[in-house]
Amino acid sequence: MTATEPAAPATAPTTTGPTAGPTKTAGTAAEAALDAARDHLLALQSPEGWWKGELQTNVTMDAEDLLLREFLGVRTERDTLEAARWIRSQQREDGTWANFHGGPPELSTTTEAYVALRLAGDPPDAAHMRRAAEHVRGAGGIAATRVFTRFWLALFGQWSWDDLPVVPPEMIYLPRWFPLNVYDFSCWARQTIVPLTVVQATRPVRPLPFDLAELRAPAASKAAPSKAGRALPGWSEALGALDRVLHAYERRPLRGLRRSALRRAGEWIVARQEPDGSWGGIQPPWVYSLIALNLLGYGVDHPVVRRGLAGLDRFTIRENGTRRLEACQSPVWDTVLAMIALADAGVPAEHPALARAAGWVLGEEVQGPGDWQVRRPALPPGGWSFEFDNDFYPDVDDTAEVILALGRAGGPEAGPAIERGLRWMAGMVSADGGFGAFDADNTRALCRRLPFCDFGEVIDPPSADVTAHAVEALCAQGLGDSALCRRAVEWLLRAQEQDGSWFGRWGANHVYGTGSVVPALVAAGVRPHKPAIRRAVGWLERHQREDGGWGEDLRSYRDPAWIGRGESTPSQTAWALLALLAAGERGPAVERGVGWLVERQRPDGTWDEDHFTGTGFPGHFYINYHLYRLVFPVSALGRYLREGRS
Ligand code: R19
Repeated sequence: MTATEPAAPATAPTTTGPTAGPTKTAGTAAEAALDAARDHLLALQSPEGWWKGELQTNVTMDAEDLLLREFLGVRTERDTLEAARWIRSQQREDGTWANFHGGPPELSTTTEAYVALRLAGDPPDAAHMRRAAEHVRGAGGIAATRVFTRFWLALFGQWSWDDLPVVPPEMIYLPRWFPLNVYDFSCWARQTIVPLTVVQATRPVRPLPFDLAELRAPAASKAAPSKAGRALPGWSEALGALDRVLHAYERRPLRGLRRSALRRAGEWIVARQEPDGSWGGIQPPWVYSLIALNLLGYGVDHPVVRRGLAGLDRFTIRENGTRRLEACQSPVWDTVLAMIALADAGVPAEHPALARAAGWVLGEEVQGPGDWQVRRPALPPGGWSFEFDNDFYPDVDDTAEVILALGRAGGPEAGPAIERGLRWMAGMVSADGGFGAFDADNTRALCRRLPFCDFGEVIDPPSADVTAHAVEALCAQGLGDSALCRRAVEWLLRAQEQDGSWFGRWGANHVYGTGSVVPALVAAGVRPHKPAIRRAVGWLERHQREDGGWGEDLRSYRDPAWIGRGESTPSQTAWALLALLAAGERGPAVERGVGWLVERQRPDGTWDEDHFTGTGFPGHFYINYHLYRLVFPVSALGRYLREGRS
């Protein structure tokens, strides 16, 4: 085993000619790096066959967990202590918290973290609290925080329900063709909004033993943060007027209608609880559903609530006296990426690790009905979701990667499952030929303009990365010539940016988009000398860093000056390499990229990656997938060594 030996020193020359494959020394160092990385990855597999890396996000998860427990009356001393330790450990010198490693201070995150620490008993005059409060005030105070933050504060009497945008529970009755009905929203937004309508109709206030005067900016305006620039004037006025009408209605709702809407919302929520006790397998709908059910009279001993709270425990990581929550878990995604990586590294399909993984993945197929059938009523199940138990929400991204993984390492018994997966995926194509993640044709942009929707994406339109993964899966199954695949390829070609790159919806950012699309286009038969591929290769080469790696800062989602720029990271370097290798590049750019991976490898075979390279919502929510640092370099090194030599 090489797993515990130091990686060979980097000797990759940077001057090989454009047609040379790996030189002997570079090849040997890369071989050693790949062996060590492969062994490290193999050792991380669970006995059941899956892989799962931590899904690291930000401290709003931990702050809201304490607030939830406070609200339900189940907050314990131990949970409080451990969560507070974690939250404090993430505070920076300037007193603020960010949404990603090295990111700018984030007002809403800092506010929520501060409130959680107050709840844990940190005195407002402690130095770390004073620094935080000062930042909050300087950035506009509570009034300038996102709607979700002010929702939490309203629950505890620290913000007025009158000063929050209204979403009435009656919206559950809007027919599916009517604008802004619940199915116009992405699955994650829909599952968050429905419980919040219940909360808002109930307007609960459970006061805290302190107030938060220190978080109010002196000249704070009561108005929510301006969304000017995002909304067209006509629409924002119309939606502003709608919000005023809804506020008026809130004062005197139709009693019978309100009562039945609340009952219907409650049933809607209960029907969507997953087998693991979660809602959608993700934190926001989960915590708001628990609050809504509590307000509808479900006690903490009700089985639905008990399952919900017990499920949260399984999303909790306890370490050295701290406690933190995962926003979501990624076992299916991680497992299929690991399978593909190992196959790229030359591990044969018969290897017990791959056989076990394939067996586990086959058992994860979603076989029941789900919300995708609202837009595609005739489409039978057959997809995969991201999490252990997210049975109502399979997604195209996971299904595509499952098809790729099973195609390479699934053995003959995977055939029927692959067939069903292909059929499900094909049925999920949107009208424009591209693919969204969880729904087809989830493109009602008006949803984004609601005053309520000031945080995160609330629709699920087709994206380049998901469409690319679908194309790759179709091609791997011999469907590259199908009309479906050809339309998706045209979608991708239309989506290419002026500069030759593609935007990354679920990974950071243009390096992820480009790293996903180029291999897909080449698999679909677009020749490497075609302009689309040349322009992409040019973009990647122009954005390779001095040190040989690639990196793209998450600020690129808000500030175009950061596009393609940032400190090199293992996953982003690997994505760029996957594109260059697919495009048939074997020159200095590839050698330097491989050299970067070889040099930065840890002695134990993996890589460090403090920077977040996963995207939950562009501009708002980011993820450090802890296995990305390993699976993508294994794929890149594997393809470099195995496909590069002929
Ligand atoms: C590719 C695979 N993907 C297609 C799936 C990736 C899933 C990432 C995990 C998402 O976790 C979430 C989801 C939603 C939220 C929200 C939120 C924001 C606005 C509204 Br309205 C509702 C919810 C906040 O944090 C989240 C985390 C890699």
